[in-house]
Amino acid sequence: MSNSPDIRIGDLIATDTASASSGDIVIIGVPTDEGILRNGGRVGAAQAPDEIRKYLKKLTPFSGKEQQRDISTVKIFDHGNIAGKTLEEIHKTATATALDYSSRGCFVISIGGGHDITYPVVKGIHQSQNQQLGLINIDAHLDVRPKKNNLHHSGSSFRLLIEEEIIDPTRFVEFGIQPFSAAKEHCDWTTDQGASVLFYDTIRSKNVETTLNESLEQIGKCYLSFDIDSIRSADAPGCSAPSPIGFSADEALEICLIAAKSGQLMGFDIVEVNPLFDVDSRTSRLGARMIATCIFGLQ
Ligand SMILES: [Mn+2]
Repeated sequence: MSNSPDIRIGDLIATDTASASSGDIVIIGVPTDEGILRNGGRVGAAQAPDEIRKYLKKLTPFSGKEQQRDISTVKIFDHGNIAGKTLEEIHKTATATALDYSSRGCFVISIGGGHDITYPVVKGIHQSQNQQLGLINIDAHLDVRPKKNNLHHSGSSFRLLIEEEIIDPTRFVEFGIQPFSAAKEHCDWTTDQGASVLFYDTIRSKNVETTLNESLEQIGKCYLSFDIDSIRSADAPGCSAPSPIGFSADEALEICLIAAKSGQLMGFDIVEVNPLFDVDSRTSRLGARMIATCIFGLQ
């Protein structure tokens, strides 16, 4: 296969994860939208893992940048999709799966699903670390709502991660929160925990790269969670909760590259892509590029 003149990332992905070990990339699909439904959102994100994979496989491993480097020597595994009868069952398996690969030293890339998946995945990575994690959430929303009817949903991951002391709130950055999209009470709760809330317009008035680098410097090793609703709907229409303003597709890739190249990342997820509302697969294709960019940046 290595002699192929037109190698694609799909040619590089192995599915037998038994040999996945330190430094390898493992992709995990978490195809759920029950958490979005519980949070009053529109469903469809359950189709995202397969849809994003489809376009990831078609990309070439060659970035064209950085001394002609490519990612064809990286070991990439696809764990497949996590299954379960209930959202709670899926989350439990997601935690165990993230713990397994993280314990082996693999870098886990999770594809949601709703933003509820970040809680179980980060929980699993935390269990392999024995220390609280830093985290950057690229998102239009804070996602620090309490549970509903005592159930976790797509808007409650970061409250749970803080309350259960899985992430260190002083090393937690909410990045790209949009004006008129977060409740003041939730914003106050988040900052009261010691976290940083960086609003989209503030980042925009400075510079995405500078602001992200400052955050990375401030919090050290961290997990990167990327909610596609932080990207403007013109660039990412296939989204559970679309917004006319937000980062551009180019900036999304810039964020992935900077974060991955920092050498500080402990895991990465893309959530809330909703193929049912996509236009020309624009959003799934962007998700695929974000994953390829992240893998490239990690090398
Ligand atoms: Mn979110």
